Amino acid sequence: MLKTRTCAEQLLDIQTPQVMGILNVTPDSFSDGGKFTQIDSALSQVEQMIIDGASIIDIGGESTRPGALDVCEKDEIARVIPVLIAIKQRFDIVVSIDTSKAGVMAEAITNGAGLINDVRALQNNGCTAIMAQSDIPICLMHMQGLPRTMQVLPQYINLIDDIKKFFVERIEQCNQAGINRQRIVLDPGFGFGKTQAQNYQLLAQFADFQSFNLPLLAGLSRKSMIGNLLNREVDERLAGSLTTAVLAAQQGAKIIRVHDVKETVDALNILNAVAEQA
Ligand code: 9MG
Repeated sequence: MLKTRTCAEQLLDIQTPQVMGILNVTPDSFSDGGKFTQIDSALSQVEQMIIDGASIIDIGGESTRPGALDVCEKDEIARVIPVLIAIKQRFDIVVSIDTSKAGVMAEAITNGAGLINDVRALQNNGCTAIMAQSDIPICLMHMQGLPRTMQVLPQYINLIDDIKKFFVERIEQCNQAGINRQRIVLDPGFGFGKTQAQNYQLLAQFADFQSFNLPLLAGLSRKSMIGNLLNREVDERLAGSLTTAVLAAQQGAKIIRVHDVKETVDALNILNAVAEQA
């Protein structure tokens, strides 16, 4: 489990891939349909994810699936922060908050979040300033467009180079705001403004992002790129999700964001056993 040193120090040091368990506290989340909106059921899901081997729990109060409805800051805080507080009171686990809103980030940091996961890479007003006042890590994810429209004709000059350029700019922006490079995690954002072919190209070339020498996060669990290829509904995508998790980890992903913690931990343990023999 990630503990004792600051989260940023631990991130720098991750040797084997860690599993980040997804906890959606949205009524419209695409794969668990809002089952975990109550604190008690959220806590029991978290307990199970910890037993199953998750090192980080990622709480999201606003769905980022294509076409999802916007949630105002007040409502997002009301959904996410009580769950964060309850988890921190009960468990010794790093809690990540999936948000793009400065006010949610501020509340999350005050209440013990160990990581901010921002699919908009701190581009919203006030976000870099809030992060600069703290010392916790930040995951900068690449997205082309916004969730409502991002799957309408995504276009790149060169997919990998364009995403790298975006990371260079965002890292520089963070640097100028006083956010130390060592607090940054990068995520190329599978499914966020990418066609099916682009998503698989990203997975094929995931290792290219190791050139930043920063921890890489991969979120592929149950995504449409798996469902579309295999013709599987959301609850039939486990085999596809595990395969993509292993492929990303093999290419240097240090944090794998998933719904199915136990199965992913098993798959990564096999990968690690092989890596130790190589
Ligand atoms: C919130 N969220 C949904 N999908 C994601 C992904 O692929 N990466 C990150 N960092 N967050 C995600």
